[in-house]
Amino acid sequence: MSLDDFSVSRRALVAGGSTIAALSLIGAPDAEAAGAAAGSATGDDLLWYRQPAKLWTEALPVGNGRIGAMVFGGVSEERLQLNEDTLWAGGPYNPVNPQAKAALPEVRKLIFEGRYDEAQALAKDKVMAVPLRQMSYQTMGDMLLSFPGLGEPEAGSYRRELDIDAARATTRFRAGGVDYTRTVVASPAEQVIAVHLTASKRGAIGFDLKLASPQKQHSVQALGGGELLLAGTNNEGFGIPGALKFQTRTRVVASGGRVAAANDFLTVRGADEVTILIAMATSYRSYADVGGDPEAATKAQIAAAARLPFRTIAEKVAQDHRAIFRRVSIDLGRTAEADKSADERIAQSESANDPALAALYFKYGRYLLITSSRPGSQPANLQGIWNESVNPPWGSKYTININTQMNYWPAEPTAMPEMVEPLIAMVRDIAQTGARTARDMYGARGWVCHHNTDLWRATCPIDGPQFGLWPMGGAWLCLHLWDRYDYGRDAQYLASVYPILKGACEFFLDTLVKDPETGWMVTNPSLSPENNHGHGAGSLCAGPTMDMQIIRALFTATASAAGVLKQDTRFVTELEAMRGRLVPNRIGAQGQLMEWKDDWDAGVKDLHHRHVSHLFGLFPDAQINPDDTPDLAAAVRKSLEIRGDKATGWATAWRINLWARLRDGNHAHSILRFLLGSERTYPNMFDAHPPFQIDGNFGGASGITEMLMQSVGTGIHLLPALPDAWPSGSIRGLRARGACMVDLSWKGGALAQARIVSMIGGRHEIRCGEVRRTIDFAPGKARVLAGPDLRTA
Ligand code: FUC
Repeated sequence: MSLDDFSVSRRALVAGGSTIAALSLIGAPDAEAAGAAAGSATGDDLLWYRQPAKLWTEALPVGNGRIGAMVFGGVSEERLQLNEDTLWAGGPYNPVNPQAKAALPEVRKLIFEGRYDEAQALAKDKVMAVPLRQMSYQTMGDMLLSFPGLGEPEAGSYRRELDIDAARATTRFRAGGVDYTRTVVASPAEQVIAVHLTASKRGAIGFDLKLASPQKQHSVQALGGGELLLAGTNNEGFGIPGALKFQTRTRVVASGGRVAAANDFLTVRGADEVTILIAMATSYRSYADVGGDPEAATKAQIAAAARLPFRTIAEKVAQDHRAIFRRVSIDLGRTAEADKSADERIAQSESANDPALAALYFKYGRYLLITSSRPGSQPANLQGIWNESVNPPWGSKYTININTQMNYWPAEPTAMPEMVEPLIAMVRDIAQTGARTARDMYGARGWVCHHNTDLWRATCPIDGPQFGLWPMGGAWLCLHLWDRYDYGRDAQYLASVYPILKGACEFFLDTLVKDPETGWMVTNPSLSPENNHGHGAGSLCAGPTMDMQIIRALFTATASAAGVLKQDTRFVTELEAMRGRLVPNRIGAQGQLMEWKDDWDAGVKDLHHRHVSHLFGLFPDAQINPDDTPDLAAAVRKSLEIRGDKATGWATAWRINLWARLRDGNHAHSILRFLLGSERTYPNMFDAHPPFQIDGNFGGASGITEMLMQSVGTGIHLLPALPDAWPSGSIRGLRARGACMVDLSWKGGALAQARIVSMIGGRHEIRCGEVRRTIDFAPGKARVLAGPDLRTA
């Protein structure tokens, strides 16, 4: 690639909104090489199996961000479990408790007096949201195909796979002397799921097609023209009536044979080849508007898709997916284990040497974000978009005291910034609904969102004060808005989100209160998610460490944003003054980082609690790090040792990132092995909390990135936590802050070569081990550094 190419991409970048164009140019050499192999994905991009899925956590996910399917790969009975990302329970609602504002001063006072149980009882009574729970994400239902007369597959002929490079699920088998293939894709361009059935013998395809749904109010009806329609109204939730209409429209397009309609199912007999198109929509337009027309939407989607042959739809899906997926490539080494099926590899991964499984997990994490979060869709929820229940665990919503944030950890460093757009759009919404909550619940300016939100952008505290009365969820999400700028450097975008950052700060300027004992400014009421501090039954407290860290990071990001945009100097002075009055990070009696304002850590109920909230300062933030704050970093290490390595899926993944930030690659790797084992990974490679929760997949992908490259401020740290288990390898296409791209390779446990480009130029400190080099980058001009001593070429 010539220098000119880079300056073109820089112009695109600076013009705003074109980060993607710039990124794809940067990725071009790889993309070309990969493009040559298009359609012939290597086994390294496959999850494959010798038997159909029996359980949902064995089925394979496809998705286009908005709609998705879990493909079971059955032989005589095939099931596609279907989702549409706006099909949630309930309708628009405002959960502010009208008694909250009057009760809060008393709750605050009780907490300052150490009367935590009384504070909790009062909060439970008067402060929490009405209703106490938020609405849940729901399944649409299933498309069921049954193939009368199709016998057992011939021995050894069955195989199903998910090609995460082509974004395609395929089932193949031979039965009765005929080879059958069924391929499923979810198309972002056509907005349909398309299923293609072929057979090696003419007229061999015959099946009944049904639609089934656990939704209470629905009907299924065969229409003319090979269509079957599932239509209904969504369920109520905790007293909030269902307000959405939904539709799933399927159309069968057959070559040869006959398609007939019974009352509520279709039959296909004697066909040579069949494509089934599935369109899904609801009437959701926004958290306040349910006036959409799912009938018109699904009709238009089916009509447009039906004009294209399946081959074209699938090629477009692959092309579109690869444009993002192939920006990054990874090689951590390969052993014979990689030739086994995915379920075998996962089952053996804690004892086998299978570095390629970690690489596959990394790539699968990227696949899952591309397929569950795209511009225009809802953000990836606790299960991405894949959920088979009308009553899923934790409502399959947005838990924003770690889980939703973790979903997006890999997005910027692994070059998928457009996948963050739905999250940014959601934050724009909760900044509106959260302004109502700030005003009516706290009498404060700005906006607030507690520990969960849903499709309707509810922002009040839910579930119980010990979980929900935590005013920090929205503030934490704001840091993703800042990161989007810091990685891409699009000032126009930054200007569009600046009022949101400012509003989040204003809420804290209005609600931080002086701790009568210490004089520090603290949050109250709050909690350290969701940890019981041992002083009473609950977790309510004032000024927990995580809150202070998040506010510090929020104020810093907002001040930086104001600086970039050259505005609000007085406001920045106010932020800086308040930042200096927050409780600092402190070391407790055990040498640990104190989780609370008081040194309560030794007396907690659960020493191994899954949340490691106070370690936020080390990761994802970097206000604590081994260089600038070595004592605090050592205290984090102590806290991690006390907490232990094994936790729920996401909590295990967080620990990997933290150990990587402490630059202990072998420790990070040993935890990664646990994450990849069958206790924390289902056969379909979904993360097991348990139950399935997708955050661990994304947190694990982020952890692998953090082991290989860390981007903090203007520093780029190469191989900061390389484990002995990956002596040689490479990763290409990573992004670092300041619009940088990083490719690196290593051999014998040492850096072989790094190639770094800053699209906008600037000074960066490149580091490998103890070697540091300060380099002034010219915009778009790649610098190549060789060997562990970073020799410049
Ligand atoms: C938080 C965690 C739980 C679970 C839930 C969805 O409340 O403490 O472990 O992940 O979110």
